[in-house]
Amino acid sequence: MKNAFIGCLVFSFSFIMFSISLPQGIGVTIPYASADDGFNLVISTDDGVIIVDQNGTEVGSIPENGAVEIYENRIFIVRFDTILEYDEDGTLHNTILLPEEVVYKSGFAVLPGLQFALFDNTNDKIYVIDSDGTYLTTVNIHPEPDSGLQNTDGVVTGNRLILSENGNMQILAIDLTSYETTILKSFPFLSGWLGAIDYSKGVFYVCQMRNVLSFREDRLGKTVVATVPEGNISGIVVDDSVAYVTANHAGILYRVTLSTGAVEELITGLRNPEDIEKLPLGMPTSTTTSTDPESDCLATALYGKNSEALVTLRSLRDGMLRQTPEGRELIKLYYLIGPAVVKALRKDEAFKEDLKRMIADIVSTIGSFSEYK
Ligand SMILES: [Ca+2]
Repeated sequence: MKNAFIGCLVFSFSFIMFSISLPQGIGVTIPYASADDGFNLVISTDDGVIIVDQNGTEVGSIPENGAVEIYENRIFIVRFDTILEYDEDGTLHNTILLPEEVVYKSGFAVLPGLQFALFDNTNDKIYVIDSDGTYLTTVNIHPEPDSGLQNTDGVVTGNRLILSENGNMQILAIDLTSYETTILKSFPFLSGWLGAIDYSKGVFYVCQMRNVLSFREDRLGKTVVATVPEGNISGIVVDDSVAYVTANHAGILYRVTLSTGAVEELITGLRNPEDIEKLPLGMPTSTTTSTDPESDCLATALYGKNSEALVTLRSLRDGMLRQTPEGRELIKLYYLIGPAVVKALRKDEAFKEDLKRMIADIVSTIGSFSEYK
Protein backbone atom coordinates (compact mmCIF):
# COMPACT_ATOMS: atom_id res chain seq x y z
CA MET A 1 0.00 0.00 0.00
CA LYS A 2 2.72 2.36 0.97
CA ASN A 3 4.62 1.49 -2.20
CA ALA A 4 1.58 2.25 -4.31
CA PHE A 5 1.20 5.54 -2.53
CA ILE A 6 4.84 6.38 -3.07
CA GLY A 7 4.47 5.36 -6.72
CA CYS A 8 1.65 7.84 -7.06
CA LEU A 9 3.72 10.45 -5.36
CA VAL A 10 6.63 9.88 -7.70
CA PHE A 11 4.45 10.24 -10.75
CA SER A 12 2.72 13.22 -9.25
CA PHE A 13 5.99 14.77 -8.40
CA SER A 14 7.19 14.21 -11.94
CA PHE A 15 4.18 16.06 -13.22
CA ILE A 16 4.68 18.85 -10.79
CA MET A 17 8.03 19.32 -12.40
CA PHE A 18 6.49 19.26 -15.86
CA SER A 19 3.88 21.76 -14.92
CA ILE A 20 6.37 24.29 -13.74
CA SER A 21 8.92 23.92 -16.50
CA LEU A 22 8.75 25.49 -19.90
CA PRO A 23 9.36 23.58 -23.11
CA GLN A 24 12.60 25.50 -23.50
CA GLY A 25 13.77 24.23 -20.14
CA ILE A 26 13.59 27.48 -18.25
CA GLY A 27 11.38 28.32 -15.30
CA VAL A 28 8.08 30.13 -15.55
CA THR A 29 8.78 33.80 -16.01
CA ILE A 30 7.01 36.64 -14.29
CA PRO A 31 4.26 38.09 -16.49
CA TYR A 32 4.96 41.72 -15.78
CA ALA A 33 5.90 44.05 -18.58
CA SER A 34 6.05 47.23 -16.58
CA ALA A 35 4.09 48.40 -13.58
CA ASP A 36 2.19 51.10 -15.46
CA ASP A 37 0.84 49.07 -18.34
CA GLY A 38 -2.46 48.24 -16.71
CA PHE A 39 -2.81 44.78 -18.21
CA ASN A 40 -1.11 42.05 -20.14
CA LEU A 41 -2.70 39.67 -22.60
CA VAL A 42 -3.02 35.95 -21.96
CA ILE A 43 -3.30 33.79 -25.08
CA SER A 44 -3.81 30.03 -25.24
CA THR A 45 -2.03 28.28 -28.10
CA ASP A 46 -1.07 24.73 -28.99
CA ASP A 47 2.35 25.54 -27.52
CA GLY A 48 0.85 26.52 -24.16
CA VAL A 49 -0.45 29.73 -22.68
CA ILE A 50 1.67 32.79 -23.37
CA ILE A 51 1.50 36.11 -21.58
CA VAL A 52 2.41 39.14 -23.67
CA ASP A 53 2.37 42.87 -23.08
CA GLN A 54 0.20 45.19 -25.14
CA ASN A 55 2.84 45.37 -27.85
CA GLY A 56 2.91 41.62 -28.25
CA THR A 57 6.22 41.04 -26.44
CA GLU A 58 6.20 37.79 -24.52
CA VAL A 59 6.68 38.32 -20.81
CA GLY A 60 5.63 34.96 -19.40
CA SER A 61 4.19 31.57 -20.15
CA ILE A 62 2.46 28.54 -18.65
CA PRO A 63 3.18 25.19 -20.30
CA GLU A 64 -0.47 24.08 -20.50
CA ASN A 65 -2.99 24.54 -23.26
CA GLY A 66 -6.75 24.81 -23.02
CA ALA A 67 -9.38 27.50 -22.77
CA VAL A 68 -8.23 30.32 -20.51
CA GLU A 69 -10.14 32.76 -18.32
CA ILE A 70 -9.08 35.49 -15.91
CA TYR A 71 -10.74 36.33 -12.62
CA GLU A 72 -9.23 39.22 -10.69
CA ASN A 73 -5.52 38.47 -10.95
CA ARG A 74 -5.82 34.72 -11.37
CA ILE A 75 -5.46 32.68 -14.55
CA PHE A 76 -7.75 29.67 -15.02
CA ILE A 77 -7.07 26.99 -17.62
CA VAL A 78 -9.40 24.08 -18.35
CA ARG A 79 -7.35 20.95 -18.83
CA PHE A 80 -8.64 17.38 -18.98
CA ASP A 81 -11.13 17.05 -16.13
CA THR A 82 -9.76 19.92 -14.11
CA ILE A 83 -9.61 23.66 -13.93
CA LEU A 84 -6.09 24.79 -13.09
CA GLU A 85 -5.75 28.05 -11.19
CA TYR A 86 -2.53 30.01 -11.54
CA ASP A 87 -1.31 33.05 -9.71
CA GLU A 88 -0.42 35.99 -11.92
CA ASP A 89 3.23 34.96 -11.75
CA GLY A 90 2.41 31.63 -13.37
CA THR A 91 2.57 29.53 -10.19
CA LEU A 92 0.03 26.71 -10.01
CA HIS A 93 -2.11 27.71 -7.07
CA ASN A 94 -5.09 25.37 -7.06
CA THR A 95 -6.63 22.46 -8.94
CA ILE A 96 -10.40 22.13 -9.23
CA LEU A 97 -11.70 18.72 -10.26
CA LEU A 98 -14.75 18.93 -12.52
CA PRO A 99 -17.84 17.07 -11.25
CA GLU A 100 -19.15 14.16 -13.30
CA GLU A 101 -22.20 16.19 -14.36
CA VAL A 102 -19.91 18.08 -16.74
CA VAL A 103 -20.28 15.87 -19.82
CA TYR A 104 -18.29 17.87 -22.33
CA LYS A 105 -16.78 21.34 -22.44
CA SER A 106 -16.23 23.64 -25.39
CA GLY A 107 -15.26 26.71 -23.40
CA PHE A 108 -15.96 28.27 -20.04
CA ALA A 109 -16.46 31.52 -18.17
CA VAL A 110 -15.69 32.58 -14.62
CA LEU A 111 -18.81 33.96 -12.94
CA PRO A 112 -19.09 36.56 -10.15
CA GLY A 113 -18.24 35.10 -6.75
CA LEU A 114 -15.83 32.68 -8.40
CA GLN A 115 -18.14 30.11 -9.90
CA PHE A 116 -17.59 28.55 -13.30
CA ALA A 117 -19.90 28.10 -16.28
CA LEU A 118 -18.72 25.32 -18.60
CA PHE A 119 -20.19 25.33 -22.09
CA ASP A 120 -21.10 22.11 -23.89
CA ASN A 121 -21.86 22.68 -27.58
CA THR A 122 -22.56 18.97 -28.17
CA ASN A 123 -25.34 18.57 -25.61
CA ASP A 124 -26.13 22.30 -25.78
CA LYS A 125 -25.91 22.82 -22.04
CA ILE A 126 -24.11 25.10 -19.63
CA TYR A 127 -22.93 23.50 -16.39
CA VAL A 128 -22.47 25.81 -13.42
CA ILE A 129 -20.07 24.71 -10.70
CA ASP A 130 -18.67 26.24 -7.54
CA SER A 131 -15.03 27.13 -6.90
CA ASP A 132 -14.46 23.82 -5.11
CA GLY A 133 -15.86 21.81 -8.03
CA THR A 134 -19.34 21.32 -6.53
CA TYR A 135 -22.00 20.93 -9.21
CA LEU A 136 -24.67 23.64 -8.96
CA THR A 137 -26.98 23.51 -11.97
CA THR A 138 -27.39 22.94 -15.69
CA VAL A 139 -28.78 25.55 -18.08
CA ASN A 140 -30.13 24.49 -21.47
CA ILE A 141 -28.89 26.36 -24.52
CA HIS A 142 -31.75 24.75 -26.48
CA PRO A 143 -34.78 22.87 -25.17
CA GLU A 144 -33.37 19.89 -27.12
CA PRO A 145 -29.73 19.64 -28.27
CA ASP A 146 -29.21 20.32 -31.98
CA SER A 147 -26.68 18.55 -34.18
CA GLY A 148 -24.49 21.60 -34.81
CA LEU A 149 -21.29 22.38 -32.94
CA GLN A 150 -21.61 26.10 -32.50
CA ASN A 151 -18.96 28.39 -31.04
CA THR A 152 -19.35 29.00 -27.34
CA ASP A 153 -17.80 32.08 -25.79
CA GLY A 154 -19.14 33.99 -22.83
CA VAL A 155 -18.80 37.37 -21.19
CA VAL A 156 -20.23 38.39 -17.84
CA THR A 157 -21.94 41.77 -17.54
CA GLY A 158 -23.58 42.57 -14.24
CA ASN A 159 -25.41 39.48 -13.04
CA ARG A 160 -25.77 37.97 -16.49
CA LEU A 161 -23.73 35.60 -18.58
CA ILE A 162 -23.86 36.50 -22.26
CA LEU A 163 -23.25 33.50 -24.53
CA SER A 164 -22.25 33.59 -28.20
CA GLU A 165 -23.92 31.67 -29.75
CA ASN A 166 -26.77 29.16 -29.65
CA GLY A 167 -26.20 27.85 -33.17
CA ASN A 168 -29.02 29.93 -34.67
CA MET A 169 -27.08 33.21 -34.90
CA GLN A 170 -28.53 34.24 -31.57
CA ILE A 171 -26.78 35.56 -28.50
CA LEU A 172 -28.21 34.45 -25.17
CA ALA A 173 -28.42 36.21 -21.83
CA ILE A 174 -28.51 33.96 -18.77
CA ASP A 175 -29.61 35.50 -15.48
CA LEU A 176 -27.18 34.22 -12.87
CA THR A 177 -29.72 34.24 -10.06
CA SER A 178 -32.72 32.60 -11.74
CA TYR A 179 -30.72 30.95 -14.58
CA GLU A 180 -33.52 32.11 -16.87
CA THR A 181 -32.35 32.30 -20.48
CA THR A 182 -33.46 34.95 -22.95
CA ILE A 183 -32.34 35.86 -26.45
CA LEU A 184 -30.28 39.03 -26.16
CA LYS A 185 -29.72 39.54 -29.87
CA SER A 186 -30.59 37.77 -33.07
CA PHE A 187 -28.68 38.08 -36.35
CA PRO A 188 -30.85 36.11 -38.79
CA PHE A 189 -29.57 37.93 -41.86
CA LEU A 190 -25.90 37.27 -41.27
CA SER A 191 -24.29 34.26 -42.89
CA GLY A 192 -21.68 32.08 -41.27
CA TRP A 193 -21.29 31.94 -37.53
CA LEU A 194 -20.91 34.08 -34.45
CA GLY A 195 -17.95 33.44 -32.19
CA ALA A 196 -15.80 35.26 -29.65
CA ILE A 197 -17.56 37.98 -27.67
CA ASP A 198 -16.52 40.76 -25.29
CA TYR A 199 -18.15 43.80 -23.73
CA SER A 200 -16.90 47.27 -22.92
CA LYS A 201 -18.76 50.40 -21.85
CA GLY A 202 -22.24 49.54 -23.06
CA VAL A 203 -21.08 47.95 -26.31
CA PHE A 204 -20.82 44.28 -27.19
CA TYR A 205 -18.20 43.11 -29.67
CA VAL A 206 -18.81 39.79 -31.37
CA CYS A 207 -16.70 38.16 -34.04
CA GLN A 208 -17.37 36.25 -37.20
CA MET A 209 -14.78 34.53 -39.36
CA ARG A 210 -13.03 37.78 -40.28
CA ASN A 211 -15.34 40.54 -39.02
CA VAL A 212 -15.57 42.26 -35.67
CA LEU A 213 -19.15 43.46 -35.14
CA SER A 214 -20.43 45.78 -32.45
CA PHE A 215 -23.96 46.13 -31.11
CA ARG A 216 -25.82 47.65 -28.20
CA GLU A 217 -28.44 45.80 -26.26
CA ASP A 218 -31.00 48.59 -26.55
CA ARG A 219 -30.52 49.42 -30.21
CA LEU A 220 -31.34 47.63 -33.41
CA GLY A 221 -28.73 46.38 -35.80
CA LYS A 222 -24.98 46.08 -35.70
CA THR A 223 -21.90 47.77 -37.04
CA VAL A 224 -18.94 46.14 -38.76
CA VAL A 225 -16.08 47.60 -36.73
CA ALA A 226 -13.19 45.95 -38.55
CA THR A 227 -12.27 43.16 -40.93
CA VAL A 228 -9.03 41.27 -40.38
CA PRO A 229 -7.05 40.13 -43.44
CA GLU A 230 -6.88 36.48 -42.32
CA GLY A 231 -9.22 34.41 -40.13
CA ASN A 232 -10.66 32.61 -38.31
CA ILE A 233 -11.15 34.95 -35.43
CA SER A 234 -11.06 32.82 -32.29
CA GLY A 235 -10.83 35.34 -29.44
CA ILE A 236 -11.32 39.01 -28.62
CA VAL A 237 -10.66 41.31 -25.69
CA VAL A 238 -11.56 44.97 -25.74
CA ASP A 239 -9.91 47.71 -23.75
CA ASP A 240 -11.26 51.23 -24.24
CA SER A 241 -10.52 52.10 -27.85
CA VAL A 242 -8.61 48.98 -28.82
CA ALA A 243 -9.51 45.35 -29.41
CA TYR A 244 -7.04 42.47 -29.39
CA VAL A 245 -8.12 39.69 -31.70
CA THR A 246 -6.64 36.23 -32.26
CA ALA A 247 -7.03 34.36 -35.55
CA ASN A 248 -6.50 30.65 -35.04
CA HIS A 249 -5.89 29.43 -38.59
CA ALA A 250 -3.73 32.41 -39.43
CA GLY A 251 -1.79 32.18 -36.16
CA ILE A 252 -1.94 35.94 -35.69
CA LEU A 253 -2.67 38.37 -32.86
CA TYR A 254 -4.21 41.53 -34.30
CA ARG A 255 -4.69 44.91 -32.66
CA VAL A 256 -7.78 46.73 -33.90
CA THR A 257 -8.34 50.45 -33.40
CA LEU A 258 -12.08 50.56 -32.81
CA SER A 259 -12.69 54.13 -33.99
CA THR A 260 -11.06 53.64 -37.40
CA GLY A 261 -11.18 49.88 -37.93
CA ALA A 262 -7.42 49.90 -38.54
CA VAL A 263 -5.89 46.45 -38.09
CA GLU A 264 -2.24 45.74 -37.31
CA GLU A 265 -0.43 42.47 -36.74
CA LEU A 266 1.12 42.26 -33.27
CA ILE A 267 2.28 38.64 -33.32
CA THR A 268 2.50 36.15 -36.18
CA GLY A 269 3.44 32.49 -36.18
CA LEU A 270 1.36 31.47 -33.17
CA ARG A 271 0.28 27.85 -33.22
CA ASN A 272 -3.52 27.84 -33.22
CA PRO A 273 -4.27 30.72 -30.84
CA GLU A 274 -7.72 29.88 -29.51
CA ASP A 275 -8.47 32.20 -26.66
CA ILE A 276 -7.35 35.60 -25.39
CA GLU A 277 -7.96 37.37 -22.11
CA LYS A 278 -6.77 40.47 -20.25
CA LEU A 279 -4.66 40.00 -17.13
CA PRO A 280 -4.85 43.13 -14.96
CA LEU A 281 -1.53 44.17 -13.48
CA GLY A 282 -0.79 45.43 -10.02
CA MET A 283 -3.97 44.12 -8.41
CA PRO A 284 -3.67 43.13 -4.77
CA THR A 285 -3.64 39.37 -4.57
CA SER A 286 -6.85 37.92 -3.21
CA THR A 287 -5.84 34.29 -3.14
CA THR A 288 -6.42 32.52 0.12
CA THR A 289 -2.95 31.13 0.64
CA SER A 290 0.26 32.86 -0.19
CA THR A 291 3.01 30.77 -1.67
CA ASP A 292 6.60 31.56 -2.32
CA PRO A 293 7.19 30.87 -6.03
CA GLU A 294 10.77 29.77 -5.38
CA SER A 295 9.77 27.19 -2.80
CA ASP A 296 6.99 25.99 -5.13
CA CYS A 297 9.50 25.39 -7.84
CA LEU A 298 10.60 21.98 -6.58
CA ALA A 299 12.14 20.94 -9.85
CA THR A 300 14.46 23.89 -9.80
CA ALA A 301 15.29 23.22 -6.17
CA LEU A 302 16.01 19.54 -6.81
CA TYR A 303 17.58 19.40 -10.22
CA GLY A 304 18.35 22.91 -11.37
CA LYS A 305 16.74 24.84 -14.18
CA ASN A 306 18.29 23.24 -17.24
CA SER A 307 18.98 19.75 -15.96
CA GLU A 308 19.04 16.65 -18.12
CA ALA A 309 16.51 15.03 -15.79
CA LEU A 310 13.87 17.61 -16.67
CA VAL A 311 14.45 17.19 -20.39
CA THR A 312 14.08 13.41 -20.06
CA LEU A 313 10.92 13.67 -17.96
CA ARG A 314 9.40 16.14 -20.34
CA SER A 315 10.01 13.86 -23.31
CA LEU A 316 8.43 11.01 -21.33
CA ARG A 317 5.35 13.14 -20.79
CA ASP A 318 5.01 14.40 -24.35
CA GLY A 319 6.31 11.35 -26.19
CA MET A 320 4.69 8.58 -24.14
CA LEU A 321 2.18 9.50 -21.45
CA ARG A 322 0.06 11.87 -23.50
CA GLN A 323 -0.24 9.28 -26.28
CA THR A 324 -2.10 6.63 -24.28
CA PRO A 325 -5.29 6.55 -22.17
CA GLU A 326 -3.27 5.14 -19.25
CA GLY A 327 -0.80 7.96 -19.53
CA ARG A 328 -3.56 10.50 -19.59
CA GLU A 329 -5.03 8.84 -16.49
CA LEU A 330 -1.68 9.37 -14.76
CA ILE A 331 -1.76 13.00 -15.78
CA LYS A 332 -5.20 13.26 -14.20
CA LEU A 333 -3.84 11.57 -11.10
CA TYR A 334 -1.23 14.26 -10.81
CA TYR A 335 -3.88 16.95 -10.89
CA LEU A 336 -5.78 15.13 -8.15
CA ILE A 337 -3.03 14.61 -5.63
CA GLY A 338 -0.29 16.95 -6.82
CA PRO A 339 -1.08 19.80 -4.40
CA ALA A 340 -1.05 17.37 -1.45
CA VAL A 341 2.37 16.09 -2.51
CA VAL A 342 3.76 19.59 -2.50
CA LYS A 343 2.52 20.06 1.04
CA ALA A 344 3.90 16.70 2.20
CA LEU A 345 7.29 17.43 0.71
CA ARG A 346 7.49 20.76 2.44
CA LYS A 347 6.92 19.16 5.81
CA ASP A 348 9.23 16.18 5.50
CA GLU A 349 12.83 16.78 4.50
CA ALA A 350 13.72 13.05 4.62
CA PHE A 351 10.78 12.15 2.37
CA LYS A 352 11.91 14.80 -0.04
CA GLU A 353 15.38 13.26 -0.17
CA ASP A 354 13.87 9.78 -0.68
CA LEU A 355 11.75 10.99 -3.56
CA LYS A 356 14.68 12.76 -5.09
CA ARG A 357 16.62 9.50 -5.12
CA MET A 358 13.68 7.54 -6.55
CA ILE A 359 13.08 10.07 -9.29
CA ALA A 360 16.77 10.04 -10.11
CA ASP A 361 16.52 6.24 -10.52
CA ILE A 362 13.47 6.51 -12.78
CA VAL A 363 15.06 9.22 -14.86
CA SER A 364 18.23 7.26 -15.26
CA THR A 365 16.28 4.12 -16.31
CA ILE A 366 14.31 6.08 -18.90
CA GLY A 367 17.52 7.70 -20.03
CA SER A 368 19.03 4.25 -20.63
CA PHE A 369 15.96 3.12 -22.57
CA SER A 370 16.02 6.09 -24.86
CA GLU A 371 19.68 5.48 -25.64
CA TYR A 372 18.70 2.14 -27.23
CA LYS A 373 15.88 3.55 -29.36
CA1 LIG B 1 -25.01 22.45 -30.52
